[in-house]
Amino acid sequence: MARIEHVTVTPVAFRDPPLLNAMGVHEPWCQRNIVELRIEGGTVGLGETYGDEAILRCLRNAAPRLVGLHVLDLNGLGARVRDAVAEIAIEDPESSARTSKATLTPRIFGAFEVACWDAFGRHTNTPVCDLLGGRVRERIPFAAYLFYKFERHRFDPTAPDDPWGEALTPEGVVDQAKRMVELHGFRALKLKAGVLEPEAEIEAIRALRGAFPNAPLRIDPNGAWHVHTTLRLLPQMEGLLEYLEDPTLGIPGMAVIQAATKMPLATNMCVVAFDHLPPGIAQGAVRIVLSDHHYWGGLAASRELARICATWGLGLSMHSNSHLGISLAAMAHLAAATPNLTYDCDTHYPWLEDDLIVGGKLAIRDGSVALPQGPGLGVELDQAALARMHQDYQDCGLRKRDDASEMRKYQPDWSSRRPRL
Ligand code: GKR
Ligand code: MG
Repeated sequence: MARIEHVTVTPVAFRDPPLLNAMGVHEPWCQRNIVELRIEGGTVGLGETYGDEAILRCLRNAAPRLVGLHVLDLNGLGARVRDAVAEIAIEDPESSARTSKATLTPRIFGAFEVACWDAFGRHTNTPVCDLLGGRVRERIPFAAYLFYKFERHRFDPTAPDDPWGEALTPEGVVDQAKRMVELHGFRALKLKAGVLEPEAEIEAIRALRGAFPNAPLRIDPNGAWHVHTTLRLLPQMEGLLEYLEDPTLGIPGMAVIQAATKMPLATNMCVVAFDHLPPGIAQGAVRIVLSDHHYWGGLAASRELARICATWGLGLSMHSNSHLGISLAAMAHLAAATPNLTYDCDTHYPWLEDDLIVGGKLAIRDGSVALPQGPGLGVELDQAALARMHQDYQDCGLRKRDDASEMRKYQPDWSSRRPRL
């Protein structure tokens, strides 16, 4: 038997550099929730997800209801998570779109589901990728994730200096890319945009092309550009990019842009749930979907997404937010078991200073992560690091990600309205 016996959820926080995006700037601390799910016999599976307080409340409301479920009863897990989320979402008037009932359910489910696969894998001495259908690769290629960046967190005197420095010009972006490539050997380069005027960001892409003649390049304004702005700029980007990610918001606007260019459009913003696929496909909004097991509802659902993309001739890449090593291990196992995941995946991991898995951060070498060895996800939780990061969570006082408020400390009249450029 492999029934769930106990589930613990621990919020943690870790230092995050002042990375800029269309929503504002990263706060000095990023929060995550860590799931430890114990099954009969004492085996523990791990999961990791977003750290917002609404997520924590849902996870904690669901956790005791999982006791007694077979660890691979994913339908049972789904029903219990839906009930638990319904109670919290109704109670939580502050729920933003990111934490509404519809978006919360797959997120909460995904965090537990990963822990279930990890526990079952350990229980049966099988790596998660082999439970998901078998590995098609042993090393998972990732892309360098480049950000415009302030030099330091000006409003947190306790924030340590980081080794990356400021990046607000094409030269700064190229220097950042050179350091990333030197440290990790990345092949593809992605620039997080929606920060400066679009022309200045395209100039940075041109500078990257000059410094890295063969690198696949991507730009991601996170919906900050108007459709008419993007249409005007298309000729400048044509032939320069591997893909253009979420220039504008919404399926109809993306569809207008995709119809006007040969360049593939990619998204982690307008097709982010199964019911977005029919309109997204019918309108031809994108040619590439960025999967993410954290919000698509776990590893098995992400494999289903991959199958749908293959069926409809859509490309598949992988999205990332700031995360720790449990998420990286889960992303690596999913990517290893997904044959049509042919684009180098995103990861924020190089921006992380410290991890909570035994042995510290997983290595990214030659632009790829080696599939962690061993049963399950192949990573162990360092309990001392977990306790330390939980203490940091208690002390830092941040309870939900809010890049816009952080940005307004630097520029009080700053607006997060999108599209705005
Ligand atoms: O962490 O600043 C960030 C990113 O902008 C993140 O929030 C996005 O979700 O990386 C993401 C993306 O590709 O859109
Ligand atoms: Mg994106």
